[in-house]
Amino acid sequence: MFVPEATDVLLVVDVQNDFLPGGALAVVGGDEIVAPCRDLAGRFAHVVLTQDWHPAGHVSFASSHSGQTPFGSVALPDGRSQMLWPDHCVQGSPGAALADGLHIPRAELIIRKGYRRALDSYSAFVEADGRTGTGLAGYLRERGLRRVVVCGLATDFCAGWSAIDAARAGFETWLVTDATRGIDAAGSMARAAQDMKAAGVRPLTLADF
Ligand code: VGL
Ligand code: ZN
Repeated sequence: MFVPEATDVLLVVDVQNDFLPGGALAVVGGDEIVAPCRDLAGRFAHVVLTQDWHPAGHVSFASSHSGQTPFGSVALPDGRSQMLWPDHCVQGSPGAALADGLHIPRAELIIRKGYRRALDSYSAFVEADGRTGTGLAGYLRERGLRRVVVCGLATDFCAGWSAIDAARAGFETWLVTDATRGIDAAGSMARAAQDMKAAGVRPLTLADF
């Protein structure tokens, strides 16, 4: 059983049209977690949402690199590897909007991420360079929120990386495994599971609530 406390926050990651079936970067079964995330939000005193929010020509778009295709990767000038995706979650586009069925008007904050053209951000806490903070850890701390429960999309990218960084930032962290779905590109599901375990992220299911 997990009984939400007054200092817990539910972090609902990237439940946006482009990650649902029919969207630009559709996650299989992504539509199945919309209602569970909405219902889960009703159990928490505090809810934070995230939105993947890229400018046109973003570094993570395969279309921004000549000769590249989605799900490949390129080396960036600083040596990091950048996975490539179809154009998705372009700022202000219908695909970037939160899923209609999500409807969590009580949410206190929406963190937008990946808004710098040359820098991606899967995590809601730290951008892909590993050092640019989004401000979320400071926000949670300043408000006295201590435990983070994560749901949303995608398990092996934004939801998983957000959970890992929450744990690394010192928050007790859980992932609701049946309120998330993965992309599973190039072994990413197995890697995310391993990394979450190593970071101390604990699993929960909807039945635990
Ligand atoms: C995501 C790939 C690219 C996600 C965002 O929300 O998991 N994945 N951008
Ligand atoms: Zn993205």
